Amino acid sequence: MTTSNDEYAPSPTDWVRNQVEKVEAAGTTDAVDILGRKVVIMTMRGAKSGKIRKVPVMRVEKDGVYAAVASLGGAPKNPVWYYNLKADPKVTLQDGTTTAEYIAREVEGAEYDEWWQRSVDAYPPYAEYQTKTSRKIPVFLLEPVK
Ligand code: F42
Repeated sequence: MTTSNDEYAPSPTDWVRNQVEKVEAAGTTDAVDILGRKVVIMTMRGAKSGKIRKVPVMRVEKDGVYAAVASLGGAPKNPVWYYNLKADPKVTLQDGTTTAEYIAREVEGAEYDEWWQRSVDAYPPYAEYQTKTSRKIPVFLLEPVK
């Protein structure tokens, strides 16, 4: 049972929370980068707390569709936000100064292969992360709400 409060719960990870704060202060995700690569920010609802969570991921986009790669640096376990998106796929995504509504859908098979390559092209360290874990790194597509 999730509470329906709209309380924002900042990330407990300092460097991530700091990047989100920089984006909010500047009004654009262009205020931050990782190794010179662009970042976007998903806003989603916590699966148990019902709180609002802001989760930056690397910017992977084609024709208005984005990928969210649940890499967590190649850790053995999925990031917690993976379970949030499985529970409630509605997200807003900020890219630059633009924010819009999307539905997250985990992909498999040929769709996964296509978007995994696109993700590695956008942020090459993803390939290295996958060599660090037997966990198949999940990929969600964020498709615009029409
Ligand atoms: N993480 C990635 O996995 N992929 C990326 O491409 C990526 C890029 C990136 C770029 C910039 C940046 O600043 C961070 C970036 N990150 C990337 C890190 C990402 O933003 C997350 O910090 C990271 O993936 C870890 O996500 P997480 O959801 O596991 O975060 C933990 C530390 C967290 O926030 N835990 C909270 C806590 O209080 O311990 C709980 C979070 C939560 O959502 N709780 C749910 C709730 O109900 O509120 C409960 C969910 C449940 O089922 O338990």
